[in-house]
Amino acid sequence: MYTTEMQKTAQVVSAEDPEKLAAFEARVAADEFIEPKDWMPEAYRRTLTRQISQHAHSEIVGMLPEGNWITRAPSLRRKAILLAKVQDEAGHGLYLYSAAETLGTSREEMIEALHSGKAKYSTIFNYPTLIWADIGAIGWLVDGAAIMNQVPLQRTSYGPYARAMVRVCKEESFHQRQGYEIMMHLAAGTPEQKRMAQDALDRWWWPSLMMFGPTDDNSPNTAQSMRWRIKRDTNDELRQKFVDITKPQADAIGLTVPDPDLRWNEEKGGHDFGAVDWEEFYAVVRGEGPVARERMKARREAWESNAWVREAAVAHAEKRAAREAA
Ligand code: BYC
Repeated sequence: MYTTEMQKTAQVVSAEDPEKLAAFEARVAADEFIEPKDWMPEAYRRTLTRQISQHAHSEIVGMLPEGNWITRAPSLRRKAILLAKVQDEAGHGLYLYSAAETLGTSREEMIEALHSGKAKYSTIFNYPTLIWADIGAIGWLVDGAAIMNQVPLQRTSYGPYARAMVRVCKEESFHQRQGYEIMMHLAAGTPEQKRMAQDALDRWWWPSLMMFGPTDDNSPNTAQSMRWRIKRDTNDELRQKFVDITKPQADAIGLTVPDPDLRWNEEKGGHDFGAVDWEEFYAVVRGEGPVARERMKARREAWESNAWVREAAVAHAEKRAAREAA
């Protein structure tokens, strides 16, 4: 069961009031933000809970591949930068869980859905970080793809999600630059360092394109999400923009994008590029990614071994409330 289905069970089955629905649609069409206490169609609430909770899970699971390198980063400066970046991702997860909670699903329910394998998180975090250059490639490509997707989400129609995205985007742009800077140094370094940078680009390029989701004609949610202005661009539009921006960045540091079909198309004013391996994408979505099991095991263990912190915080809050009542 995915988050989508979890919401369905909580949904009160009722026909939408056509007047309320029309007023809601008019507000969305006028680019007004919808706020937590406003009336909204159940399907809008459901799809937002699905997308925001998936986004929050991605930020939290996304800490694992990079956290793995904090102690192994090659200098004190690199360790400090990486530590700050990974902490930022935790912050993003927390804003996003808070935004999702305003829609009526508790954080415990969302986390339970992640840990039981019911809820999705971005496919990208099911790939391993094998060498230091992977940290450069993640910042450059993964955070680069995330910004491409998240800048338009600052204008998403749900207020709490849009506002969370403002800060997230500022931090992601720093993350993208730190990754590109790692790649720049490696690409200008010894032949072995340049080879590492190219190897990381070779392994992260295609999974990064998959982050934007299936093609528009295979994306069940895009049409309605565009209509409700939850999404402001389609998956294919954002993927195209990402390729167009990233290819010249690879050229600038002397690296080669691993796609023999990638070339500028003057007529369309963008790049043509090769086919994404959608079979691989769907296999990773199904939980068959190279390190999917390891990721969920790490999350479940962290949740269980830190239960005492949550319990202590609740006990403290209860004692304080009791003191105040007395
Ligand atoms: N991975 O109809 P579609 C980060 C699912 S974190 C897994 O196109 P939608 C970072 C999709 O959920 C970045 N599943 O869906 C953190 C749907 O299944 P359900 C995370 C995917 O929602 C730490 C089905 O496939 N960013 O940057 O209209 C360190 C059909 O897809 C994926 C966000 O979450 C995928 N890649 O569009 C560094 C952004 N793609 O749920 C970096 C917010 C699709 O119906 N999310 N699916 O069962 C979105 O913008 C949209 O949800 C998506 C998908 C574009 C991802």
